[in-house]
Amino acid sequence: MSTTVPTVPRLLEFPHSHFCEKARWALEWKGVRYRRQALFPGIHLWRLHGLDATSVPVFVDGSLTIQGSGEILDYLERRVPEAPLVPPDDAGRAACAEWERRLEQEVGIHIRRFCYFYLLDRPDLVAHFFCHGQPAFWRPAFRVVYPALRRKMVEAYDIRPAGAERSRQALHHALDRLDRHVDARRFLVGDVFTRADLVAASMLSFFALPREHPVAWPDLGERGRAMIEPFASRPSVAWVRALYRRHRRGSPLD
Ligand SMILES: N[C@@H](CCC(=O)N[C@@H](CS)C(=O)NCC(=O)O)C(=O)O
Repeated sequence: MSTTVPTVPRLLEFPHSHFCEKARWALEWKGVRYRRQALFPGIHLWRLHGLDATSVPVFVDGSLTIQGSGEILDYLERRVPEAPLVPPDDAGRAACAEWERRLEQEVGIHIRRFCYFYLLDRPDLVAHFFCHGQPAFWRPAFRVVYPALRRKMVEAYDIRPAGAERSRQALHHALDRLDRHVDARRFLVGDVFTRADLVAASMLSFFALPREHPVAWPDLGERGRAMIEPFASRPSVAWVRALYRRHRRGSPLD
């Protein structure tokens, strides 16, 4: 007689990625037991070979593989409806979807470009982010692969001065809107914590640097702190810190 040992679901991630944080938060909110598996950017392409896209997060549960933070949240909502992250009514669900779309386009993409424009000149910080959760030999290997990796990232995310400046302006514009919204309300949609709030907080985690974030932040240095300060001091980023304090619960198995 053969017995099959159930495997624990895994989240393939870049530990500091805001899209991965979105998936982790939802998994933990829903009480799903899982393990985190950090991938090294660049090398992750081998691990994700055969999937539709090259990006993380990817959730793997036995033979089931789900790629994309939004898709993972959709799946979790179907699997664990008891801890809802979406309102019960169509209008509320549509409002959540619209916030999510805007936050990813107007914050998620731009915060990455804006921050990497500074970080790429600080390989020590990039090493902290990329080697997190990797075997120790990645540290010396990182120095060797970094120049090529840096070129790839500049291309992939258009991390150039003009693009970084456009992203800085776009972020201020998006946070103007968010500041106004959270001035009058505790939550983005309705009067309970929803997926829209979770996405806003995850996308802005790099400006909020909340203590409850499951992966420690390095000291960004004087220039790094000065770069994020005009955003970190905004009401919407204070609101994100409060969301983390009140609603970031649970932890994976590791
Ligand atoms: N829409 C995707 C975006 C994910 C994304 O952009 N992931 C980045 C890390 S922040 C990534 O994996 N980049 C590497 C690549 O695309 O090859 C999602 O929501 O999961």
